[in-house]
Amino acid sequence: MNDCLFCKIIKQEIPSYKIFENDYIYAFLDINPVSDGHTLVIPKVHAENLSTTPDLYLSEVNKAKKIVAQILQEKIEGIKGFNYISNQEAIAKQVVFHYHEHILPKFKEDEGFL
Ligand code: DGP
Repeated sequence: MNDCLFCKIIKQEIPSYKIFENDYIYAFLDINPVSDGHTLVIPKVHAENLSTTPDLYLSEVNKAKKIVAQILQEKIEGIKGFNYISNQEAIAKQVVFHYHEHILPKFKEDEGFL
């Protein structure tokens, strides 16, 4: 989609810090990280949210989450776990309407917090 921010990131019209990519997905650091290594995984097809994303791409996003988590654990010391989160619709705090999964590394100091 022409005016979609994440489509522009896929086309490299807007710069981003790539973590991983293949034919189906692109993974890059969130511009406004909640924690060190906060990464977004997006399908290389425009779909507003999980419900409208074709199954093939959903499956590839899911596989990529596992790969990205491994990459982050190799690159960043001290990661003890992850939250995998996707916001759907404005009521759930979705701001960019191109389906994405947040991968949020958790560290020892996060113990006791969400
Ligand atoms: P959500 O609320 O789930 O729609 O989250 C959208 C995320 O997208 C938010 O955490 C910030 C991130 N984001 C927005 N604009 C950009 C951008 O231009 N570059 C990058 N890397 N991330 C962005």
